[in-house]
Formats: sequence, C-alpha cells, structure tokens
Amino acid sequence: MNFHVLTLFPEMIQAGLETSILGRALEKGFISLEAVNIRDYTTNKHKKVDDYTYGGGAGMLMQAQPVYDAYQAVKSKTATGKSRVIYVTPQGAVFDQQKAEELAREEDLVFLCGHYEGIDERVLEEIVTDYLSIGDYVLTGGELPAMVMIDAISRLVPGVLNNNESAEFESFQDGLLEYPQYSRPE
Ligand code: 58G
Repeated sequence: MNFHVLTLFPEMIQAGLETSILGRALEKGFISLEAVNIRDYTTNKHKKVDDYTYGGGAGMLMQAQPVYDAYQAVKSKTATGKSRVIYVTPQGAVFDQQKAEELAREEDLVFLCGHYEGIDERVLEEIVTDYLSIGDYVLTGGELPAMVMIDAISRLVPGVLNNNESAEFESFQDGLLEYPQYSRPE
C-alpha cells in the first residue's frame, strides 16, 4: 500500500506515522508514505495558498491551483494514475472498520488535507473520489483525520502486524467487542 498525502504540514504526517508499528512497516516496505507539501506548488512569489471566499462569507479557503498541481505531481507516481482521492472533511461519510477494509485493498491512496475553512470546491469536484470524516466534530486541519485513517488501513495490510490473526479475528468482526485481557502478575 502506497499512501500519498497532500498537506501544508508534511512534517506532521511524517512524525506521526514514522514511529512504532507503522514506522517498522515503512522500514520493511509493507507500506510507503509520501507527504507532499501543497505550498511547494504555488505559482505566486509569496507562496500564498489561501484566499478569501468569493462573494464574502466566513474566512479563508485554500486555492484550487496549488492543490490541483500538487495532485498532478502525485498522480504521476501512482501505479495506475486513477487511484482514489480522499478528502477528509467533517461533511463526509463516517470512516469505519468496513471502510478501512475496503480501502486496504487499494494499491495507492491519496489523502487531501484542508485547512482554514476548507478548499475551493472546483478542485474538489475535479479530483476527489471519496469524502470521509472521522466523526462529527470540526478540526483545524485534515492531517489528524488522515493519520487516523492511514493507521486503521495500514494494520489491515498483510505483514504490518507480526501476527496476521490479530488483525483478522478482532473486536470489530461481527461488531463484537473482545473480552477483557490481562497481563502479569496473575
Ligand atoms: C468545514 C470546516 C469544512 C476532517 C473545515 C471543511 C477535517 C474534521 C474532520 C473544513 C476537518 C473530520 C478545513 C479543516 C477540513 C476543512 C479540515 N475537521 N471530522 N477540518 O474528519
């Protein structure tokens, strides 16, 4: 599984996913992670990525141009050039274990992380295939939700957990929760 994340804060994505189990999975090559800085694709000299909403209304939006160009750069690195593009937004369908299982079967996944009040609708219409949310609350950026989804998907990728069974026979099968577990001392 190859994850590609379009973000204004690539260090946040790298730092959050390069530790522990996912860090080992990255080292071993079971998953790969590319965090692309949308700001690197601005064409204006001030590297500005945001603008006021046209026609007034609340706050700032991310502009279409740098998002679109960053996406084009990532798209050319995917296996088929038509991988799913997930926009993480509180307006999306709630991401659950079934969605994680479905997405874990893909070869490449592109995540788009917004900031401010979101992203210019025109680029979303053009590139986004899935609108997903981690729950009914609003965050300052899409990075944390993208990391949550990448974690849930990664542990379903063969090889990521040492024991294949741990992913398979777990709590979420049939919606049943596991019994409580204990370590030592007895
Ligand atoms: C309204 C406000 C629409 C995902 C902000 C879009 C992203 C929560 C979730 C936004 C997010 C979630 C800008 C910041 C998306 C953009 C981002 N908040 N519940 N915030 O998964």
